[in-house]
Amino acid sequence: MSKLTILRYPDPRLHTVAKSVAHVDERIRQLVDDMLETMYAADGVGLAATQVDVHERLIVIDTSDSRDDPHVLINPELVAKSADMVLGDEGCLSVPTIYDKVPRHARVTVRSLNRAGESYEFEADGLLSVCVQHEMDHLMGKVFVEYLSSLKRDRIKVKMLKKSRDEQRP
Ligand code: K1U
Ligand code: ZN
Repeated sequence: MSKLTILRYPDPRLHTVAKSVAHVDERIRQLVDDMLETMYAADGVGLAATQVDVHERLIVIDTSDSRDDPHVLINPELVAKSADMVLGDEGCLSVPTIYDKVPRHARVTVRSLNRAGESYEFEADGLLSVCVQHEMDHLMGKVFVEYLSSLKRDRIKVKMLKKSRDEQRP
């Protein structure tokens, strides 16, 4: 397994729309393992392939306290969304140190392929529901800061560019 590099906002590659995975083969299973290693190492609860510069519809999620219950979502689709919304704090491994409130459907039903290429469906609420919606946005090239005002977004852009410059200094 290897740890992958996570793209940082405002990298334009984060706005790429992902294509469907054509075959769930060894290449995809290796990518799933590498994404899980990358997500756990970064202390995240989710990661979309877009964030590691792979533009295919693949997500990994683990919202369990024990950090040993990974969900693998290949070519995921939202088949149902609740009418009621929740407003919760979100973070993003591509926008480190920034947290803000985003409106999301309280519950969603997801249909997806698993690591073996089999179709499955599940209902999600709470953090899992929020995380699924956040990661599905990544696959559409959308980062959570795009729900915020342009003033906030511009400030975040400046902060992230400064942070990247500071980290590159010897
Ligand atoms: O996509 C990502 O960058 C991962 C992101 C997922 C996410 C967390 C919380 C709400 C929505 C989406 C993260 O893992 S952020 C870091 C984190 O571990 C975390 C942040 C807030 C609550 C719980 C966990
Ligand atoms: Zn994110």
